[in-house]
Amino acid sequence: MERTFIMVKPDGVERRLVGEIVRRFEQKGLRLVGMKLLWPDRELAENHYAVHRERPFFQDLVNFITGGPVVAMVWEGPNAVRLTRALIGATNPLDAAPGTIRGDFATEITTNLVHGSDSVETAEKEIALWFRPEELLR
Ligand code: IDP
Repeated sequence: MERTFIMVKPDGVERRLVGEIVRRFEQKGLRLVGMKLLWPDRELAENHYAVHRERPFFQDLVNFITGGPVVAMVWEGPNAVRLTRALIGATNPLDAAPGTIRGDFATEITTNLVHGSDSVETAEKEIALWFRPEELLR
């Protein structure tokens, strides 16, 4: 059993796509074990995207993610990391297959609606960054 960190980014909340995105993970058969609506501050956003600190788009990315409320979630299931990445689709919506969240609803690489951890190790770090242990189901 695996856990992964998923976030509906500010564009997804703004566009009222939270329900649609949650529905897709539920329908797949994953189990929601934690969920909250919050407005991330710069420190949290910079920590979350720390691996991208040297990239040219880092400031734009942090500005975007702190620009409105997000829905932070933890989903659990067999191979949850890879399964949720498959449902989310490629980073650039141009490459995201129809049927994926980004393929169906996004057009641009920054406003690509949803984040999903890219490995089990990253998932553990991101879950610990966004949630206290008592906020998650056992
Ligand atoms: P992922 O979200 O599909 O895992 P990452 O490579 O981890 O993709 O990048 C994190 C986020 O940074 C992406 O979701 C996207 O919003 C943004 N991003 C990635 N590459 C670019 C880029 O080349 N230009 C602008 N934004 C980018």
